[in-house]
Amino acid sequence: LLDSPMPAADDPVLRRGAARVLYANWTGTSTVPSRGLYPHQWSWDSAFIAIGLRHLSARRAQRELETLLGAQWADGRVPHIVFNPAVPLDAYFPSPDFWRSSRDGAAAGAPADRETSGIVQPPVHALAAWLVHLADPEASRRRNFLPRVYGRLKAWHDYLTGPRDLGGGGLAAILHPWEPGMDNSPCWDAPLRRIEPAAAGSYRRADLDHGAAAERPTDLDYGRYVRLATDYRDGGYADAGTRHPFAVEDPGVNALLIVSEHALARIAAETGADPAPHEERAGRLTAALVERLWSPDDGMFLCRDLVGGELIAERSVAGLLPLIVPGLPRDLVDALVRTAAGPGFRLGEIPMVPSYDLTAPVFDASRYWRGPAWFNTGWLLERGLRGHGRTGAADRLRGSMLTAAGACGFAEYVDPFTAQARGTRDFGWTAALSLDLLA
Ligand code: 9WN
Repeated sequence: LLDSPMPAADDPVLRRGAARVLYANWTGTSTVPSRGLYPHQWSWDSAFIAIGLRHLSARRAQRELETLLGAQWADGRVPHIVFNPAVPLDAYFPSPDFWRSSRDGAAAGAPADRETSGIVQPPVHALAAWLVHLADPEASRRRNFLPRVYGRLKAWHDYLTGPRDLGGGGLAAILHPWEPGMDNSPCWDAPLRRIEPAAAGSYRRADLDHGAAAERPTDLDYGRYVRLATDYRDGGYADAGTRHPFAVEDPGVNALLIVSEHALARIAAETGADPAPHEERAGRLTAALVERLWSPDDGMFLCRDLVGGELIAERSVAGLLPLIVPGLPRDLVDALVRTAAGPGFRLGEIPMVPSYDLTAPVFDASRYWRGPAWFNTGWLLERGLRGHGRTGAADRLRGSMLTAAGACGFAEYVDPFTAQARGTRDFGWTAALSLDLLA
């Protein structure tokens, strides 16, 4: 699953188009997801971008990850945004003067010399670092790339499995809907209902300067995002000893943690450290994922609400992502593939895998994480299918993703039925992961 080769494909036009997006979005030290809508460095975007960038420049891909990890907090968290001080404050909301990390995050170890957000995103980074290394092991060894990132990646996973194990069951919890990277997934609807939204006039949504309102989260969603982030900030970004009104265990985040923990074992071995503790932790996380989030009735993984304690009965693509976990029990792999091909997601039948159950009443083919198909989740599923020997299904998904990516101008997301572009264009990870699928 970690090193499986991709079959060769050649499409020079698509390759050039994807490379053009990555060059255009490069700032000199990292890559923005989009010049207009997202003009800073985002955490999981950078990991996916590095995975594509490694095919253009191994050096640049290393730099992408090093820049992000350079903004790590002393408690181990890797912030979800690293702000570019040259970008005007009103270009993106919430801006650095909202998060105030260097001041309000000081107790949690936020860096004093740069501004970041105070929340996190899914841990794709160790996987990305390993794949970047594999692209050019000589260049990697020459720059001591893995020895330089290993300690930071380990501290990042220690944070997620330590202070962020808020449920005490061995999984990492998210404290904000921005953390799993799927902002307005219907999975958060019920837990968010408990949150009193911030007053509408207390902030300005810069996203609506660039994105169509019908393709973005609602104002009510934003009010709740702002309330949660404000309260977390005002508590000094403390995880322990605080009541968290929104706390969820998400199968996508934890699946990525597991695959990254396996990658960390390989990184450890390459740098002369002991891989065994990482393999052991990956094993413990896998057992906890199955025990706490598997739903036999749904044939997929669900989120667990740590406030109410119950599984959340919403079927999002995050619940299929554990397909990328090496060593997932065979019967669960079979069930996940069946569910992916079933009426909820129609893998192999429609061009792209939707972000949310097609048969659910609140499915919306255009609105962000409530139905549209995204290329990062598609890439993960493709890799999972291939790693578990489902070569035919993986080849078909890869083909339809590449066709869609070229036709939609490397859109942020697409309508899963028609592959028509939604969201912003020239989007970083769409281009990067297309390049990776072409490699
Ligand atoms: C909030 C950058 C990010 C992605 C997320 C996606 C979106 C931000 C936003 O954009 O979230 O972090 O402003 O909506 O949901 O997955 O990392 O591309």
